[in-house]
Amino acid sequence: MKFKFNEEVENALKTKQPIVALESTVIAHGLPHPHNIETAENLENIVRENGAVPATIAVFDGKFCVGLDKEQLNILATDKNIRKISRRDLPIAVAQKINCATTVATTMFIAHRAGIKVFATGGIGGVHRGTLPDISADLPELANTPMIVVCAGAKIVLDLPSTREWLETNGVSILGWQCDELPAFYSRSSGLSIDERVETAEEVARIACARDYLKMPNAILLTAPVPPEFEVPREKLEAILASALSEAEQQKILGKEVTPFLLAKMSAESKGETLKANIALLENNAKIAAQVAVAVGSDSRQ
Ligand code: PSU
Ligand code: MN
Repeated sequence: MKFKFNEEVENALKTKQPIVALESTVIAHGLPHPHNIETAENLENIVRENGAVPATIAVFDGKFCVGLDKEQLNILATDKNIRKISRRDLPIAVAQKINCATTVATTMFIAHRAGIKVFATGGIGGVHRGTLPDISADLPELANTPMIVVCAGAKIVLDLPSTREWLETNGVSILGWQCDELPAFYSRSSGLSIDERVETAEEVARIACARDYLKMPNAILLTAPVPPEFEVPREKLEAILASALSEAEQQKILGKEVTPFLLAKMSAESKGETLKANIALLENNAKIAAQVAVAVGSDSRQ
């Protein structure tokens, strides 16, 4: 498989430095401009400040780019024609030489094959609410890709109990970063269980090492709650979500448009409160992921 590495990532792979993969759908379709470009740059800097090398991933001209330059980040943040791609789109993107933003599923596909072990995102996709059985391709990718994925749980717009059950059935280990409950994206609590609470990056590294020893294919999902000062209360969220969901239904928003539509509506209805929470949790996850990547790198059994 062919990759296009930037200098920083190429050097990190050669010298076996810790690397954290970052996704690009959150830049192109998850956050509005100019917050998206600011956040993309901040996330990379946070990873560096915490001792690892950032590898933001996207597809340009059908090529798997691992580590981007400033211009590529800017294109992702401003070009309305960037395609959001999940697993099913990969052969099309490569053959047709398309410019694309990668979701959790496709970022994992590329990062794992490039030899990267740790990935930070905001919230994973999952089982949607509503009557249509809409299940994000992020879920099967998590079941079949042995990485460590740091997130704030699944996005609150989803059916969280069903998403949690899916992960259990398909063998994805869920860890809680210094927490006892599965976080719910903008909110710190969901009432749903995690499989194990962890306090340190070393613990996470040891669990991932055991997964590799057992030759298990699943991701370790490390869930970290949004920092408390940015949390949006559950009651407020449910109210704005209800109106966003009914609007999505009225406007017949379907497929890959659903998640970006709901996130944008919630941000508008909360006067930017959910946007602030989204950025805060992305930054928090990038920091934890860098610490975990450092711990994985120094684990002598790797
Ligand atoms: N995290 C965020 N914002 C986002 C996403 C994650 O804070 O926009 C993206 C991820 O790329 C994830 C995607 O894979 O949303 C899920 O899209 P869908 O539900 O269509 O599979
Ligand atoms: Mn979907």
